[in-house]
Amino acid sequence: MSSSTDHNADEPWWKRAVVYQVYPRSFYDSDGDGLGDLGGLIEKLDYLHELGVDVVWVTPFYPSPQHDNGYDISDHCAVDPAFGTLADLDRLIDELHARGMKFVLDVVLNHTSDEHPWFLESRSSRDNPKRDWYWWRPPRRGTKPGTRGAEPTNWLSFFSEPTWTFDPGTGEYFLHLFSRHQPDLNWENPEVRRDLYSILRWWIERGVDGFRLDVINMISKRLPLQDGPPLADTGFGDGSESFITGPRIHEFVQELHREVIDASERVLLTVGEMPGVTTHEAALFTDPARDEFDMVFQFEHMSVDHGPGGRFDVRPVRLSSLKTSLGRWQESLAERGWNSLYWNNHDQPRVVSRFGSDDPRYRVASAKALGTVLHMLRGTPFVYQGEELGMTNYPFRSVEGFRDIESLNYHRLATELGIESGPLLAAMQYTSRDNCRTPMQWDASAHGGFTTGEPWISVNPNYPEINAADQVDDPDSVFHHYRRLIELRHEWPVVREGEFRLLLPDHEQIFAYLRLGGTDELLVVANLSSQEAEGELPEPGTWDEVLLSNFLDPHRPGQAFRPWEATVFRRQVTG
Ligand code: ISL
Repeated sequence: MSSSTDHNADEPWWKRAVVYQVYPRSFYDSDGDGLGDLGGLIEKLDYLHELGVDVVWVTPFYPSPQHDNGYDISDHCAVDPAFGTLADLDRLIDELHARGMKFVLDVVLNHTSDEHPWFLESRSSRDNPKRDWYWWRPPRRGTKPGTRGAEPTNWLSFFSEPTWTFDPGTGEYFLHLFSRHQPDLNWENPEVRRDLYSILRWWIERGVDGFRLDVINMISKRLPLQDGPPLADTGFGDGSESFITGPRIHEFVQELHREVIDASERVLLTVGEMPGVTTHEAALFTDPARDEFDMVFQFEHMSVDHGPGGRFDVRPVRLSSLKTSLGRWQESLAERGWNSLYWNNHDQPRVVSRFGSDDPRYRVASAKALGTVLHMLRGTPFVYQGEELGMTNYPFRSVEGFRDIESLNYHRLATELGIESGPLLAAMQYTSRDNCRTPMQWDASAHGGFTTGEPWISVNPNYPEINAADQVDDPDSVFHHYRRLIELRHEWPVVREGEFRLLLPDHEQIFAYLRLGGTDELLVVANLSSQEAEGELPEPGTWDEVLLSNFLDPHRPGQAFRPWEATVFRRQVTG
């Protein structure tokens, strides 16, 4: 007889966990200034507890000029007054722990704000002791400093600018892979690493249970820094060869592990955010024997609707590409390593509008279907605020509605390059990071109950139909479907550990797979389309038990599946 409560005592807690991501400025505003805050998050912890998540990851709330909503940090060991105080943070951690939940801190170690005291010193003179804490380079030989083309390399930043900004005071350029307000730290310098590690240890002492490490695969640069291959029609080059998974990356990460994680007596969760990481590298980063990270955020499945021009070069999604990608990651990290699982975060458009359907006829079913196929995979699932309500993209109508530096800078560059405004706005509307940054929809009152003031970014006008208050009261809601998915992970070892086998890889409507392990086997089937779908599934007569479905009368293998129908079947195997 299988026991659903069996579990391996050596299993680290994060292998059983579901993480919930909070973007505090858009979560809940407790003081009416239009910006969410830590006090607001504390008020909503019972809601998260009811959902059943184990961990809360909070994106940066440190003092910051907010050019990139807090990913430009000017003090690593404090709280921005706009979000609260360190005492609020201590209270947040205590309140989480009191509910048996954990707290994951978002740390940005690749760059700081240009207003960070380290950078102010570094730029103050060429012989300042902190000069070498950042990347300074002279203008390109034979050019006029400060003009286009004089940058030390031709790289285009993630935010559609050159990656170099000229400092007239000292006559050199500094490097920034993101905005000019986010200079990159020089990890070659051991003093930089030493100070960053001591910051992390300081936070562990304060009670944090883990770290999400921002763009951590970019900290090691390939030297000498040099031009990358030209990017079509832009006048810039692609520098990624010089900074994605650079030559010292594993050495740095292992050192961080030794100096910070091993130095603590607690079991912590570490997840490294790694745009551009390959399955091969991810297996190295997450191999427990190597003492690096527990898991990484990879982006391959987030690029299935991107053309060669990147996220604003929008293409139709083919379900087969999405499945092939996710399936490959499942298989590549099966023997060693561990996957993170996510559809959404603060940098991605809403998944219902992207891979589901925001047509009111299908929105609820498609949100549940997407949740089902993700949460039944092997790995640690992450839920981004509002995903558990099936929140949708925002109906942006003009460029004035956007707040995000990535979207606004892209708009400026694309306009300069002569891209027509119609298609440009359509792409931004579909893909902008602002889609998931609109406020959490708590109830049907003004501004979705997010604030009594004027929200920093507009609330999606669909809040009267999509909000937490209604869904918590409705057992058939997306919220309760997510709650049950989380319960299934806690309850069934096969969900956590079972082997994964993709079925029907070429089918353009059905996402189906098996999870095999011990005496329990699962068949997960979802029709991810708005039309009926049929597909041949293994041993159709044997899947007698339904663990969860988004239909009251789930169709069985062998029958046609209705639009967005998703079911988790179980069977017991003997012997
Ligand atoms: O979506 C992306 C890749 O498909 C990018 O937005 C990528 O996630 C991002 O460039 C890296 O993200 C992180 O670092 C940035 C910050 O703006 C993001 O919010 C953060 O998640 C710089 O700190």
